[in-house]
Amino acid sequence: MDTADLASRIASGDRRALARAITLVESQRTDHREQALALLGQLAETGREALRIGLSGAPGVGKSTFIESFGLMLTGQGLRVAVLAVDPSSSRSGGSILGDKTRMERLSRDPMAFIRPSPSQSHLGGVARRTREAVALCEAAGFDVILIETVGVGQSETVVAQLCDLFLLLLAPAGGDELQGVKRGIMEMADIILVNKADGDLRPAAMRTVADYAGALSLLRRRPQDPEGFPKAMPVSAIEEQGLSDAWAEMQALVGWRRDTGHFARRRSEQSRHWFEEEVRQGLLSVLSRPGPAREAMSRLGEAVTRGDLTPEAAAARMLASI
Ligand SMILES: Nc1nc2c(ncn2[C@@H]2O[C@H](COP(=O)(O)OP(=O)(O)OP(=O)(O)O)[C@@H](O)[C@H]2O)c(=O)[nH]1
Ligand SMILES: [Mg+2]
Repeated sequence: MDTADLASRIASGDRRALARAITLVESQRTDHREQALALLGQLAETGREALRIGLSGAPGVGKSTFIESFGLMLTGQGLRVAVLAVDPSSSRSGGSILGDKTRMERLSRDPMAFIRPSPSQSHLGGVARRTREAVALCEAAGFDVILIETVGVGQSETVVAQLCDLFLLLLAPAGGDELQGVKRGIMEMADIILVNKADGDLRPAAMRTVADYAGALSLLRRRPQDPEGFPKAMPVSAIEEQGLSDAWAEMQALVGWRRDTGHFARRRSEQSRHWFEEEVRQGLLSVLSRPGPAREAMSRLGEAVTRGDLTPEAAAARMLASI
């Protein structure tokens, strides 16, 4: 494959080239990996930057509906929008973005939008790398906004938070007075909490939920990357397309402030460093699991420990010294 040619087609906005490149970075094959790295290296030179927005929420809160309405609002303003998904649980039924592509019918037909279904992959490290590289590809392709969706399960939020400039948490109106079991750690990552379904009969409950979360957010430790008033909670209705432009205005205000104060660039640098270290960690782990000298040494030393010839500590020290 001619990666230079693919790179120039991506940079000129060719969507099929972009789709092909994402397939390339998803591949596990060693030769594909080399091509992917070459491609990403070539595209890094475009220096393009999109606004990366992470979006998390439990199944059924309306993520897909929100992405469609919000995405269409943005494309209506002349912005190019890419949608990616982090979905570590490939077996998840019903809610995968693959099925959603049909639900996000209007957005997927919009020439200003690009929706990439999430491939099935169970390993979160692999998912993170794939998504990160897909983000880089979309950025090089000239998208203005990249929406990265994840369903609120386990660690996928942490992955998305490390990939985005802005993290949105989507909630549904709560029935009772509990904070819907949203984990503190996830609340602490949120820049804006959007309470969806603030329409019809659900509106009063949605407004109460907004107030509850505004209160909860005000109790969190103030973060250096926030201006006065952030993080904040707001009502939206994805179906009735209400509150979306207000939400967008708040996002822009927050991003503008972070750019002016250097927090935006700093966060990206820190993320790059995080991913460098993570990549090395994953690489070391895969060295141990692949057939080869490291795994042989591991089993040789393991047997010595089993026989009682070496202590676990001494064997581990010898192993680590050999890597
Ligand atoms: N009343 C109301 N219903 C909504 C709104 N947004 C979404 N819904 C409904 O909520 C249900 C779930 O919406 P989805 O957009 O599929 O939710 P999701 O978060 O993508 O769900 P998963 O993909 O399964 O995680 C659907 O029946 C939607 O019609 C809204 O703004 N108001
Ligand atoms: Mg969905």
